[in-house]
Amino acid sequence: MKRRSFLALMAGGAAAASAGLLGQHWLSRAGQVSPVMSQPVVRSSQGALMLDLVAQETRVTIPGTAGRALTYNGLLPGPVLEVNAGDDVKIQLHNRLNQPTNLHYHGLHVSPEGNADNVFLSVQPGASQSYSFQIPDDHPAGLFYYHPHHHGTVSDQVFGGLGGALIVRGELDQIPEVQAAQEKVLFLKDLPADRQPGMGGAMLGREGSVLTVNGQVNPTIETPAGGLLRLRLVNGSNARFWRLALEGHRLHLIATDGGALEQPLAIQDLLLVPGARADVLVQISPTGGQFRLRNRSYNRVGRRMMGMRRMVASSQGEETIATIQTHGTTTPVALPRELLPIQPLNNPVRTRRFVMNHGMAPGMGMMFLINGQPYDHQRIDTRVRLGDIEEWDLVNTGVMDHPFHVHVNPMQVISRNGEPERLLAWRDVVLVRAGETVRVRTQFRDFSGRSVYHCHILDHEDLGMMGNLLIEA
Ligand SMILES: [Cu+2]
Repeated sequence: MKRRSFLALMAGGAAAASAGLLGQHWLSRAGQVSPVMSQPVVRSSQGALMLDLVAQETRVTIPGTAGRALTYNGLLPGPVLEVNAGDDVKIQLHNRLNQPTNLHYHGLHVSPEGNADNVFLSVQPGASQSYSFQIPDDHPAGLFYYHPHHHGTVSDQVFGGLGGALIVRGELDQIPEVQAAQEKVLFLKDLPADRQPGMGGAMLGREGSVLTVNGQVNPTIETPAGGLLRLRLVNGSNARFWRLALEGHRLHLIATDGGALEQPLAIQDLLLVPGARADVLVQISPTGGQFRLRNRSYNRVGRRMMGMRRMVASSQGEETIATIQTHGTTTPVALPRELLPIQPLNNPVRTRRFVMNHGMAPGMGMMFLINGQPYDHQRIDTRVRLGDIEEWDLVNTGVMDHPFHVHVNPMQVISRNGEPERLLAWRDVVLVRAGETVRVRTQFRDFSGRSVYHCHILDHEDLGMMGNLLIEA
């Protein structure tokens, strides 16, 4: 099938009916062909993104896996959704799973209520839910992430395969050097191996030992020698931290979760915690060749738990996750010197403290806690006023790292263990290492309503490490 007719089907009403078949076709091809094929992209047209997403179990042909995964429209990862600031988003979610689900638009600055980014909606098996919201006119350009967020089943569904990238186009994309770069979205996901159905268990956070990039094992990315490559990375894992380095090249970070940095930042490797995204530019060697994109090991379990470390797959050595292969040459493009200004958040009206750890909860056994309590649907943990700037101390008194995520509004890191943070950046997931205190600032802009903050090791979230945040007008 031609790609165009495939996409036409994807975007139209027929998508729901034929998606499974199309997905299998796509996945079986993906298993055999080495280049990273452009992922299916569904773009908005005439100011609206309209799409059906079917959550279902699908047969996949990814080497080393059990051959079944949870997918949207039969695709792993789900289609890339692409919109412009100001666009309307209208998504029909159809639940063909055997448990409730819903959708979260991770990182988007939209309402947490109604049929927008409302994680309290529960879509029962066999039921459908329409989502409808507008991306604000002044929404920053960036890379976002849609995934299920139904408390209690989030980790099973994300670990099972569900999730996809969402691009908001805007100012960052119009910077000439960025525009000249070849762009690739890389959706990172670890899948359970056939013989090893999830390492670590829920307490540590389950990791799969099959590392996939856009649903493929070690795919090849073709790019011209001497050119600028823009890799747009999403960590779509349940618990795995990815730490990426490209052989023979430096990475130049140009955007974090919430959008552009002020200037590119040269880094040796990129640590991406679950739910985090990053854009990096790479100046591909003018002499060309083949370069491995490596995933380095990372210990997210502290020293006091040395014995447990061996149970976490990501702490076990380095692996190639993709290969960059040059093809032809192009005129070298310089790196941009300036990106976009970031306004630092000043003068918080209040400071709060969120202590993360695991512990015994009465009648519930071992749970993951924020300020000593496991998640309760009914309880409002934090009440804030619309428009306020607040400073939050995120305190990890436990023995494992916890990536802290807040919905609706991004954060700026102010300090880590009292050391001022030098990089001014917008993040919606902030890593709080075992024993660390991270101070962040955030402003509750534009949208009132109830939303959540939680650990983005999704097993920990399902085991209680979440709180309700009420933004009052
Ligand atoms: Cu956690």
